[in-house]
Amino acid sequence: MYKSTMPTGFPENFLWGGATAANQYEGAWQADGKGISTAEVVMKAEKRTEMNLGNITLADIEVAIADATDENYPKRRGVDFYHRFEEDLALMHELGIKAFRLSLAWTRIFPNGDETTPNEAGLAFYDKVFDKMAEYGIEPVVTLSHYESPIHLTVTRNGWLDRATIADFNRFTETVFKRYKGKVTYWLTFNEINTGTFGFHETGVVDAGLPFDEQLQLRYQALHHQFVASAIATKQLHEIDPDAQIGSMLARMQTYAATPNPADVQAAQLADELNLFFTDVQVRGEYPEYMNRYFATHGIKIDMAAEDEAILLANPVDFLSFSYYMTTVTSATDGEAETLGNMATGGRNPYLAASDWGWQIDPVGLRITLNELWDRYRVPLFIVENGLGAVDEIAADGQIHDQYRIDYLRQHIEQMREAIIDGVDLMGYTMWGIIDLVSFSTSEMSKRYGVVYVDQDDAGNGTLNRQKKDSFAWYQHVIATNGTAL
Ligand code: BGP
Repeated sequence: MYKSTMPTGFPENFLWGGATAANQYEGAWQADGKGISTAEVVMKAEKRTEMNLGNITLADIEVAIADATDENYPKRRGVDFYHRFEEDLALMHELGIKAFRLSLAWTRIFPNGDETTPNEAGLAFYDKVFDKMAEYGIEPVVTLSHYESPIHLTVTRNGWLDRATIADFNRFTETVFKRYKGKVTYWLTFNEINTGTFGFHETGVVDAGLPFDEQLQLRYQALHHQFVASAIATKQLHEIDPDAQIGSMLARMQTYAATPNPADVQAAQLADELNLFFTDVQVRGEYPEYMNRYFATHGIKIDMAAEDEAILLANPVDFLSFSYYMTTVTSATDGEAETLGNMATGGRNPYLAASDWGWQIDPVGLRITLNELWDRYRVPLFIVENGLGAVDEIAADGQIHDQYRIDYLRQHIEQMREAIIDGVDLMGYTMWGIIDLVSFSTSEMSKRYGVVYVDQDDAGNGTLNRQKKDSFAWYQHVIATNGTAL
C-alpha cells in the first residue's frame, strides 16, 4: 500500500533490543533433563578443525557426546544465562530495551526430540524468563530453532533429512505456542535457514565425504522439510494465538558484482537469488522458477508430499527477519564454492574495511538490502542480528572503551534511519550478542559483541561477572531518544 507521507525517523513503537541464542548464551547445557543439540556438538572447539560444518561424521558426534563430560565443555556452552537470567534481564531493563531475542532450546523441552511428553523443567525455565521480561515491559522475540536440533534425531535418522522430524518439530511448536500464549508475541522459525546449505548445524544432516552435489541434494531435501514445518508452525500459531506473529529468519548476504561487466552482474544476481530463495519460499509461499534451473544443474530433485505445496502457499510468514553483518562480492569467474566462501568471509570489496575476523563492514549495504527486501516482499522487516565481533580489552582504568563498536552500531543505525525515510517498514533492531556470549563460528569468547562484558576466556575460565562497556551508556541513550541521538 503506497504511503504518501515521508517518515522523518524511527517510529514510536520501534523495537530496540538485543539478541542471543540458547546454545551460545544459556550454559547449563545438560541441566534439568536437557538433551544435547547439534550446536553443542559443533561448538566443541578442539573438535572444530575436524568437524567443520560440512565434514561432521557420526563417529565425530559420538566422540563429542562422550567428551561432553569434559569440565571445560559446559563453560564453552555460553555464559550461564540459565542461572543468571534475573541479573541479565535487570541489565537489559536498565539499558531500556523494548525487545529481547532469545531462542528456546528444543532439547530443554523435548531432550531427544521424539518424545511425546515435554520436560516440565524446561518449560518452567522459559516461563520464569518471560514472566521477568513482562515485569520489565520487554517483548520476547523467540527463535524456535537456532542451530539446536536434538542430536538424537541425527543419530537415529539423520536429522531433518527424515520427514518424520517435521511432526516432532511441530509437536514442540504446538507445545510452546500453547504454553506461552499471551507471553510471546513475536516468534521466528529457523535461524538463518539459508545456512543449511553450508552443512550440519542447521539441519543435523551428516553428509561428510559425499560429492558436493550429493551433499546439496541432502541439504535441500532437509531444508524442504524445514519449510513445511515452518509453514505448519505458522498455521498452528495463527490458530492458537491470533494476536501473535511469526517471521522467517535469513542470514542476508547481499552480493555485489565485482565489476559492471554484465557477466559479473548476472553472477551476482544468481548468488543473491540463492540467498533470497529461502525468503521467497517462506514469504511468498512457493518455490521460485529460477531454482528449477539451479536444481537441474546440480541434479537435485526435491521429494515433496502431495500436500506440501498447498501448505506452503496457505501459510506464509507475517514478517521477514534477518541478520546483517556484511555484504559479499562475486564474479563470473568465481565458482559456487568460492562464492559461498566469499559469503562466509565477506568477500573482497576494496572499498570496505573489515573486522578483526575479516568480516567486511558495509553500513550503506544495510540500507541497500532493506530497500531491496521491502521492495521484493512488502512485509514488515526486522533486523534481528547485527553487530561487531571484536577483541575487547579492560583498560588501566578498569573500563572497556569500545568506541569501535559504538562507531559500527552508529553507522548501521544511521542507514536504518535512511531506509525508514526511503519508505521501508522496519519493525525493530535487536543487535547481536547484547551481552557477551560464545561466538558460533569460532567457539570462543574472545570474539565479543556485547555492550556488557562477561569475564570468561576462550578456555572457559573466569568469574562470569558482568560489566558495562562504554557502548552500554551510548546504546541506552540511543534507545531513550528513539534513535535521534546517535
Ligand atoms: C550468526 C548466528 C549467530 C551468531 C552470529 C555471529 O550467523 O545466527 O548465532 O553466531 O552469526 O557470528 P559469530 O558468533 O560466529 O561471530
